[in-house]
Amino acid sequence: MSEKKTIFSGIQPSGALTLGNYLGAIKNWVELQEDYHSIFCIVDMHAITVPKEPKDLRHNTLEVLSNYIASGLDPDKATLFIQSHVSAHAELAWVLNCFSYFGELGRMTQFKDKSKKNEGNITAGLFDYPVLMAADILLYQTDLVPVGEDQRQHLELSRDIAQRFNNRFSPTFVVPEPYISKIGAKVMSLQDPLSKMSKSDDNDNSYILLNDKPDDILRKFKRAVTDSVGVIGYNTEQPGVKNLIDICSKITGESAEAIVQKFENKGYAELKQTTAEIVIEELRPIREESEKLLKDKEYLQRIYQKGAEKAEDVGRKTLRKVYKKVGFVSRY
Ligand code: AQP
Repeated sequence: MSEKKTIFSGIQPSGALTLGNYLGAIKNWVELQEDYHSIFCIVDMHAITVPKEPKDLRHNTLEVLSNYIASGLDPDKATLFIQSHVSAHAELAWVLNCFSYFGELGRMTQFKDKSKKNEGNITAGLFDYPVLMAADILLYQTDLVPVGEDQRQHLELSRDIAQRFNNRFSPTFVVPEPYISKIGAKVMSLQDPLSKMSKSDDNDNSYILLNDKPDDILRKFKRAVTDSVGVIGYNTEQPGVKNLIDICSKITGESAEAIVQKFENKGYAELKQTTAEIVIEELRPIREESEKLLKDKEYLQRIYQKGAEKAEDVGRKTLRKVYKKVGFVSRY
């Protein structure tokens, strides 16, 4: 029997989603759901590793689900669910904690970056984030994880933990491989093109949100930081311009070279205008559909309940295996 491979990924509802989340993750998932057994989660338990207002978290969680569906994820093809609805994530994370080392968690760059931003308020949850992520992935016997460059180190750690557990006992977890998307690459901040576009950035001119109105999108692109070279080129010396070209290319499918050629003898203002227009048209239907879906709470509930049931079935099986291997007495 030819079984489809399992692919798992998730996004934190730590704010409204950005163009980075969309181009770096969701847009790829929409294609992947056709060929893989796809599980896409909204990882609300990850979102509380830094302080969050409860009402914002609730709103953002449903908004992310609306964004998933409005972007083309089909609840009949992919399992869409909310992490905290499947308690096996937390339960497996506890066991995996006992197979993870302080030293390796301390080396995670995301932990180092985020703890700098939250100095004086660094929770054990922030430190433990990658172990929960390993549990998310390993629970579903995931073959492939579509990850951006930024999440590679965490996936490596998930692989190490899986191998360590398998070696200590017997094969229990599938050791997941990274899935490198065709579109790939990071979307960078519009204000600091050397950092990635991030929804928790303090400067709201640095990101485009999926729910930004056309005027906001145009204004933010007009303010995008470029350089003083004055010629549109695609190179690392011009990271702001390169980012705009990458954004266009990811949406239209045109190569960077073709875009550079199109803008020969043209100025940055034209590139910014064109990029804004392309992004506005790409995001318009997603924003409109998300707004509609977000008003239909009953529909959303049906989707996340059905998703959680499907996820729970698979997750429980893995957890039972794990509990048995480590020596917990079965309740039944
Ligand atoms: N700028 C980006 N370019 C490409 N891909 C990106 N992703 C995020 N930002 C970019 C991809 O989105 C998925 C999950 O993101 P997440 O929200 O769970 O975590 P994150 O990577 O920490 O995203 P943010 O926006 O930076 O969140 P905050 O600010 O809350 O930490 C991943 O597949 C990631 O590669």
